[in-house]
Amino acid sequence: MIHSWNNVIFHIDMDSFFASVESSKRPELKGLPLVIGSDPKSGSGRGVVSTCSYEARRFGIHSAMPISKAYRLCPDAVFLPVNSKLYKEVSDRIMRILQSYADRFEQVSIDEAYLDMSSKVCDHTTATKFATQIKNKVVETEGITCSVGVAPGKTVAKIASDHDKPNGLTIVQPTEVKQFLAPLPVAKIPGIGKKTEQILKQMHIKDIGELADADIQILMNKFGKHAISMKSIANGIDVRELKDKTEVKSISKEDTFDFDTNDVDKIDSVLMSLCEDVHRTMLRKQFLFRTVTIKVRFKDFTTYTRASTLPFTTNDLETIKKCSRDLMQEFIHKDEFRLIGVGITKLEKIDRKQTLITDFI
Ligand code: TTP
Ligand code: MG
Repeated sequence: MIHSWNNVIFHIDMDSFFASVESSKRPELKGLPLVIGSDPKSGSGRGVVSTCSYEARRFGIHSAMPISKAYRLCPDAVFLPVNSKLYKEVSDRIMRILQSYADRFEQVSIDEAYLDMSSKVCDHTTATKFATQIKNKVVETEGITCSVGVAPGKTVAKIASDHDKPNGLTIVQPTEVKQFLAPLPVAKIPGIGKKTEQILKQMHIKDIGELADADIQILMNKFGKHAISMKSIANGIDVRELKDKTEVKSISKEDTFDFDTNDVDKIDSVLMSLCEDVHRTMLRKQFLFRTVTIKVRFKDFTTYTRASTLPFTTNDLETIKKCSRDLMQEFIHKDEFRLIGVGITKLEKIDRKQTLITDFI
């Protein structure tokens, strides 16, 4: 188990995000029960609640609740429609702020992100300093509060950010991970939903401490291989790295022939060289791929694309070559080629610690 501050992950989640954005734009809404969702139509509306302010939560209103029920619980609440464009703009600005603090950064949803702060944080004091700085910066620039969880791994950081909402800061020191988790209900572990919680309850496992001590064989009989990650998280073992979701969505290369051609050998040799170019770039940028695409433009400029998706991610050159050759088959001998291209998509950044998860078995 990790007992030093080598790995420091912050999980940051905005408080009642859509509602906070609205009341930051219209300060007269601050402190009021505010519900964001579809029109309640005086109780006959058929949509759902997107989110609501903490004041509205006191009436029992929550996300995904029918808007008609929210109206019954608090007819005096302010009901506003969802303004997705505005929330996305605010989110983009907040994410840029968060990213500027981190060694590595992973945005998880519109209002939450993981920050790898390992090179900056070495103890409780520096963790507090950076978390406070970040919270203040978000309030200053966007007028909304967030909750921060600090831990040696992603899952515990996420559980910690939720621990003291809203406007919370929960730091779980490396030596305290197991103690922090032990008394919490198992449902606090992301991925443990109502069904799993119910089965665990029948096994007399209610809190995370009990899950941490449970017999792995018995758990595996019930949950298969998921039991391994469940038990390791319960024990505070969490080696998932941040996924850098860079802007790179695909890597592709294309080439226009000097003269339109239907020479099969020539087409194949250019195709193979494009595969090699794509492969080189992919290795340099440290990606794996799952989909191979090709592009064909005939001499009359009609253009086709085809794609082939694998059941696994890989970085294998021969796979790129084989998939693109297979995809090219339908076009060979059809007409003279003007241009061909090869690409890979469904990219994933290589995760250096990926294998460690299976090491646990
Ligand atoms: P959350 O972070 O889950 O919720 P929240 O930010 O509103 O409140 P909390 O303080 O508990 O974090 O979701 C972020 C936004 O995503 C939320 O403001 C609205 C939207 N959302 C929906 O539209 N529907 C849903 O069911 C949920 C859960 C969220
Ligand atoms: Mg939130």
